[in-house]
Amino acid sequence: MDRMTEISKYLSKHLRHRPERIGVTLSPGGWVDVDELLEAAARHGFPITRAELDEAVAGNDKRRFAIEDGRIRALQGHSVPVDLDLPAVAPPPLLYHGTTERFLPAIRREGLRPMGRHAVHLSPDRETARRVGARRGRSVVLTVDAAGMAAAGHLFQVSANGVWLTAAVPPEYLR
Ligand code: HQG
Repeated sequence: MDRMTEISKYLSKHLRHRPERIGVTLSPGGWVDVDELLEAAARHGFPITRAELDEAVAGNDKRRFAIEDGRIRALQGHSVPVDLDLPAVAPPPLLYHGTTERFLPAIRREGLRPMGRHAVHLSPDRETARRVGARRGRSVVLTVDAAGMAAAGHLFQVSANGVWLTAAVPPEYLR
């Protein structure tokens, strides 16, 4: 794994899932002071320079992180409680979810659930969804009737890096 991917994974782990592992506390919005994060990482055996951090954030393939006013946060994907303070927005008519074959029976039965994360993640295009599904095996892309869901009162948010989020997708909105 290259150094930038390694740093991205380290940041995901501690800014989305396990900040306590390195003794940092996220603000309600998911932020942590950059200097504090770098000190904590160094203390826990994973030293990152400020230049490396900036490169890992700026060059990230999915723009997973943001640095603002000396603080850093993950833009989505958390399992720890954070309030990203995203407004509810009207979705495009169709959104896509990439998954893998073995999950299909359960998904057909109960719809899409957030599983370990805060929200179900949906993609604006098929190709992105295909790549998300391919992380787990043979990719299957489901089409979500987002317009139908919105009309029925389901809320959607879009993260700063273009991932669509909703609490759950009932099976009748999936094709
Ligand atoms: C599946 C990555 C059984 C769901 C990606 C998925 C994405 C069900 C898995 C982002 C189910 C959860 C999120 C049900 C959903 N029964 N399985 N009822 N409902 N599932 O990783 O969407 O690199 O939490 O299909 O690129 O795969 O981290 O969600 O396969 O954007 O930035 O349960 O994570 O981005 O898996 O991926 P995940 P996801 P990052």
